[in-house]
Amino acid sequence: MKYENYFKNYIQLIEKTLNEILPQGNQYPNVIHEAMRYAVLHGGKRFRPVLTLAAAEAAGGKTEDARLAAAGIELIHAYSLVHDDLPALDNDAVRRGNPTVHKKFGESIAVLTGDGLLTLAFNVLSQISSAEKAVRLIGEISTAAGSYGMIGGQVADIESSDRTLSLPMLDYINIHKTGKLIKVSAVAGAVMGGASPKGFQHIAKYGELLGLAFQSIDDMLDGDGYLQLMKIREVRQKVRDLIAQAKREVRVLGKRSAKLIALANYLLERMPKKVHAKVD
Ligand code: GRG
Repeated sequence: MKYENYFKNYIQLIEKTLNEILPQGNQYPNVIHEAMRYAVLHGGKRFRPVLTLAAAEAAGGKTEDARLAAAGIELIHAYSLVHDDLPALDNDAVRRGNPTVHKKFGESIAVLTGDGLLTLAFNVLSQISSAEKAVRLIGEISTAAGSYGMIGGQVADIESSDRTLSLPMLDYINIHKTGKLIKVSAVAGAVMGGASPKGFQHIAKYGELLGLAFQSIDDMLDGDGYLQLMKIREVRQKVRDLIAQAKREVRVLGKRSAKLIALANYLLERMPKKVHAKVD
């Protein structure tokens, strides 16, 4: 399956929505709006918003109804990348094949770009037409992105960098730093699609399993993380098991879960054939 073709309609809806919700570059003060658009609109797989739309469909809803939720989550993802690339964190010069935001716009604008994107995300979520769903999503997403979620994982990652890493600590880092935002992408779709309580449980569990698989595959691509503590074939098997379990969770929803199954299969295909563990 070619991801970009299979999810073409979803990706088009996501790009259109992001383009609409981001302030125009000619809005004063222009530089922050140009930088926010630069950070979001130049590439990226859109994995998290695609997951939100697929989850809404699996829940029995319309993808269109989940577009603001999907876009809000992608803004938060984009902010995390801008801040993570900063000299104070990873100090990266290139992101998605382009100069990072601080390389192009300077460090102070890059800090503010991340702040602007995170703040805009919650404004977008507040525009969801059902006030009840909007409030629910704001609660779920702020928890997943905050110090009990992504930020907590990032902090644990920083604290572990000069220590010997244990497997439980690496699990904590991955579940929080990457997993929580991916899980909440599925949860947001389930809420917007009006999932039944049982459907909700299955989709949320699927999101949790997919989040862990996503980070494990990223580790294989980078030769890092789990590869420092487990054998390559063990990591490979772990990914296969996580994805098989994720698919079992949503198969009970029937034909509506086809896109979630395809997304899980896409992750499996992303797993590199050749893997080399980094040596520090
Ligand atoms: C708030 C500073 C800060 C950090 C939060 C998410 C995160 C922690 C940091 C981003 C850096 C990173 C490599 C995190 C691991 C998650 C991950 C693999 C991100 C890349 O996501 P993709 O592959 O990227 O979906 P694209 O470019 O496709 O959107």
